[in-house]
Amino acid sequence: MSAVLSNDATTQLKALYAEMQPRSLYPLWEVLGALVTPQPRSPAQVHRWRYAEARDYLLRAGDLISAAQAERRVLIMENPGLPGSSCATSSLYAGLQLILPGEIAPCHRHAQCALRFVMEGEGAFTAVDGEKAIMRPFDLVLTPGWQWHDHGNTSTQPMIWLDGLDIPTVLHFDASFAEHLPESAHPETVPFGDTSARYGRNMRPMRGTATDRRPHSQPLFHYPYPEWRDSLAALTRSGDPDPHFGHALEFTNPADGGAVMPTISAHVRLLPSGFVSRPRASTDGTVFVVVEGRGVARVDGKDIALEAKDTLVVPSWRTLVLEAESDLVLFGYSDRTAQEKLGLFREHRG
Ligand code: GTQ
Repeated sequence: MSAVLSNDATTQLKALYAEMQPRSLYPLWEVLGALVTPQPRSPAQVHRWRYAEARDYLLRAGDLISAAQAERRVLIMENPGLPGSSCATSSLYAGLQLILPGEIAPCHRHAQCALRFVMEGEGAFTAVDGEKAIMRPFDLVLTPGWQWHDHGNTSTQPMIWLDGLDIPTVLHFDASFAEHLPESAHPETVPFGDTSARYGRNMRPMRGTATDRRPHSQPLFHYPYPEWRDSLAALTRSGDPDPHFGHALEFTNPADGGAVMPTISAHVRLLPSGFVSRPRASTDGTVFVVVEGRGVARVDGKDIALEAKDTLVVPSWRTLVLEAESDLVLFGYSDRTAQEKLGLFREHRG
């Protein structure tokens, strides 16, 4: 409220507020400026998690609680500006999940969309609707909303991946549903690699035939590291890096050519050694994982050193400059696709 009021009016307004409050009525003019801000003012903070530190705590948890006991043994990477929320950004969640050799994280499904980005280990799996994705470092694996999934580790090493989910978005809409399969693992109904062969090569089974078994809107769920890394390398050979992104590729859903899932966009980028990006701000707060290399993220002028496997969160509308001290490869996910559907997405390229 900006207009100057007489002392008398101020006193009477205070009394009016006190009278209305028990009826759940409040004066907009006292809060309008905080509700309808001229630009985003996220309470979320820029934050970096060092992998070695988080990993140590996760392995200690692994000594104390099994994957079966925990259902999902995960350390939540909670934004320090959003305490108690379990949020990495206002709309997205991030966690580090551990599966030890021989363990199974039991089968369930939920309205929330999830992605897994593998940090360490080789040969454990996520099974999606009864088909295993055998996971290797830096693979991207999806469990789209309402698809059954269990995780297991038949290898001899611990397996750790980053979970990215739209938990806060689903909470915001009060639209959470979840259920468990009575058995801990879904029966393996489909051989490994079958979906990639049927739906992942710019082809799909003929509609209306028995071979067309995946949900039409979300058929693919495994984006292996060797494939996306090879595509990034091809980009570096064929042209100059974009001044804001470097060499960047978005993961897409072949069903519609859009983002991987309805609420989550995911991409990778390669910044060649010595590259300094132009400053950019966007409304989609983003979680980044350093896949390889070293560099600096300068957010609103403050430097944050980046090393392999660090996780970095950059909230909405902070100005980001990335500096690559060696070839720097980043994975990132955000709610960009959700904002685009709602007509909210904006960016500013400096
Ligand atoms: O693996 O299904 O980090 O349901 C949080 C919720 C992982 C999962 C998380 C989940 C999962």
